[in-house]
Amino acid sequence: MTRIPEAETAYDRRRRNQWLAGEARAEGVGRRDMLRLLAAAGLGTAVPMSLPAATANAAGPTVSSGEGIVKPLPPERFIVHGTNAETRFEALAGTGYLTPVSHFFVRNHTTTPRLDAATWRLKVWGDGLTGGERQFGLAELKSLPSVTRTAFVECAGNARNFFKTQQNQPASGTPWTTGAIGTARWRGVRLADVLRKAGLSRKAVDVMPRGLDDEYVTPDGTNYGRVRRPMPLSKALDDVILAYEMNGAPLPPDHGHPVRLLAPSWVGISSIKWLGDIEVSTTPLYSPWNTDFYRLYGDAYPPGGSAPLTRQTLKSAFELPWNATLSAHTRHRLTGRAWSGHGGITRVEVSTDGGTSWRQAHLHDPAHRGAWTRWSTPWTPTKPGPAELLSRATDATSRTQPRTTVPNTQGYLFDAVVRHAVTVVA
Ligand SMILES: Nc1nc2c(c(=O)[nH]1)N[C@H]1C(S)=C(S)[C@@H](COP(=O)(O)O)O[C@H]1N2
Ligand SMILES: [Mo]
Repeated sequence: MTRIPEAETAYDRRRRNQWLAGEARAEGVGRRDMLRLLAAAGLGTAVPMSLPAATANAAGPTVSSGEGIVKPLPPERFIVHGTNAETRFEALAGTGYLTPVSHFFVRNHTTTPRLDAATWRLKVWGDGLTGGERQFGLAELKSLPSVTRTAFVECAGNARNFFKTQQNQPASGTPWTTGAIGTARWRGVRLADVLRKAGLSRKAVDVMPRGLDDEYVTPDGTNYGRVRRPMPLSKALDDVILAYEMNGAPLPPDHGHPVRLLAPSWVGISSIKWLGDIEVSTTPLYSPWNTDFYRLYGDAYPPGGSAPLTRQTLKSAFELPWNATLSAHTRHRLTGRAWSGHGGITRVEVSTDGGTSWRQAHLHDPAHRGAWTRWSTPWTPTKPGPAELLSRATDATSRTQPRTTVPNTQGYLFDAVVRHAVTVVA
């Protein structure tokens, strides 16, 4: 399978048209029924698929303490946002290329379920199979040829808070700074192999993996069901794996034990944790996670939103605390990381004068699509007082981080240069 962005775009356009024509299903619910159900739930139907009133609450933090996350969240490593925990970028300094589990961000819609690997089953089902439902246990998955992928998982809303702080355009959702990303070495089996073993029909177009965590219910009582998001077969057969190991050890509870999907370069929501079943369908599938959420809505986008999000965008960050203090007349080594869902990182530039002049940073890792590159540059500040450090990455497709990101209501895919505040002391 090739990976051509144009093909993805055309596919999404076709799928959207099928949805609008009422041909598609959302978990067995036709579009007209869906709109009626949404209306009954008080969510409004003025704009099909666009539910900004509901999503304002839906994505926001509802508890305050990392509730439902199993691993420790020491404050020097994590910033807790409700059921989610963001990695402090400064805590990554010196951790090496791969993000240790002890530092890896967690994004949970509800709470981490405790699943028993010995009794866990994966159910593959749907009209896109030739021979009906097929179940797999962990031992059978492990008996299939294994592959490893070094890849980041990044939330589509990573850096969302900068829409507010840098652009005065607040967006709904978890107010991540840049730490809703981690890079790990994942080991597992190709989804393509599992689908073929299950008897994939030539008519199949979409697969919908679903998690075993609790149904997602918003504070206003809307039940979105279990976390699930369809993806086109073109992605599913390309580089997606069912991962059972992270950095050489069994997947830990918070990251999907015993098996999660790993969809390299795509928005984090594609990498469904605590995988329980996968529907394989001959018609396009829909869930709230590719209709209400994870599309771009706003003035710059069509009323029904953009096509469902696929790849992550381009970012870079300093491994420095916010408002770090640095002494003047001392040579500091500024370090950071840069990444893109479109291609490996080919250049990082740094500005220490608020964006007037730029110099190239040293890159410490080869360009690797779907994973990050560490970088560094020396800096000897001379003038005491507040300063802004900027980093600007460029990827192999020649994308460069812009000055601002066109806003969208849910604050996805922020890619602008972050202005990192520091204080220089005498
Ligand atoms: N079952 C399930 N899968 C899920 C989620 C979830 O809440 N439930 N969150 C998704 C989102 S939005 C992201 S960004 C990633 C986060 O992966 P991590 O917690 O391992 O860092 O998992 C995705 N997979
Ligand atoms: Mo996410």
